[in-house]
Amino acid sequence: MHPPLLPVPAGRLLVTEIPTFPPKQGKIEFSLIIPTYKESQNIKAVVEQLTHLLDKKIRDRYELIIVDDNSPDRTWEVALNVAQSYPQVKVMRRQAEKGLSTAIIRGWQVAKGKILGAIDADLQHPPEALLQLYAKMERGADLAVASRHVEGGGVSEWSLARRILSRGAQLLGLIVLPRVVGRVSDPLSGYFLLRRDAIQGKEMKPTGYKILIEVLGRGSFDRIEEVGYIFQERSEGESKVTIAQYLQYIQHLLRLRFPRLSLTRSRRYGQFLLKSLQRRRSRSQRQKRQALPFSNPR
Ligand SMILES: Nc1nc2c(ncn2[C@@H]2O[C@H](COP(=O)(O)OP(=O)(O)OP(=O)(O)O)[C@@H](O)[C@H]2O)c(=O)[nH]1
Ligand SMILES: [Mg+2]
Repeated sequence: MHPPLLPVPAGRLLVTEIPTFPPKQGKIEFSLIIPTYKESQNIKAVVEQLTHLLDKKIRDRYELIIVDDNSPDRTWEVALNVAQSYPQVKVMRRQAEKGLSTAIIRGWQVAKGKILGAIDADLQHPPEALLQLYAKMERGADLAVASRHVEGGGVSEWSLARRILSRGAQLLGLIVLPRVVGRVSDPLSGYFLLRRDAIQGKEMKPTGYKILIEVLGRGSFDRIEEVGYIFQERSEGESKVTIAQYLQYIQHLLRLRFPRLSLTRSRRYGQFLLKSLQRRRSRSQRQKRQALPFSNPR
């Protein structure tokens, strides 16, 4: 028989203190959220690798919380089957709400650990870096971020276009929100651990994909540490990244920068900013082509 599904929190996106009742719950120290959408082919492998590592270090003192958005490939069901062999694994199936950032926060809301974290399900975030991140937290960090942009970090086979988009997004963040985005070398990372009390009682209002920006913008962190990692290529399943997410990212930056900005206005300004950036990009590409005497005119 499967373990039961976790309840899905509703209402404000706010992480509270660790529940003290029932008292036996106290032994969990670390709660890692694995957000999933159509990851049925990856979920078993990621759980196997993570439990293998964590059992050596904090056996029985951690939980892996899979938060699935009712995937059409029934990832939640596959995860429940996996959970039969791994008691540390818990599964939430969301049907009313969607989106990567809120999935992670909903997971943290039911988590019992004082250290919280997030990792992708598709093995692009190498599980081996997790113990290094955890060690940073044990040594007193408030936030430990896996970064592609410090020593030991990088991307495996990204196209030039994706590299430019990623760096462009970071640069934009540095312009709009320098004191938040500038605190880490890889603010777009989705692989990080943090101390629960750094975000406890703070309402989150993320727009889109980039949860670390929200956490940095609303949480309080004195010590931030980074660990280099190589972003792996996906071997199973498909990417959910779309151009709409770039728009949501710009909107997100604007909402953190100007807290009173309404959702509609931030969307309108975001669209304007995105269009201006696209226009500038095509203008500079045109200029480059004209500067090359033998370039293909198309
Ligand atoms: N719960 C939930 N999880 C999501 C959603 N979108 C993506 N995810 C998960 O979040 C993680 C990151 O999403 P990906 O699509 O892999 O994004 P990415 O790693 O930036 O892009 P790729 O390199 O193309 O894979 C994966 O574990 C996804 O399954 C969503 O809407 N809800
Ligand atoms: Mg991915």
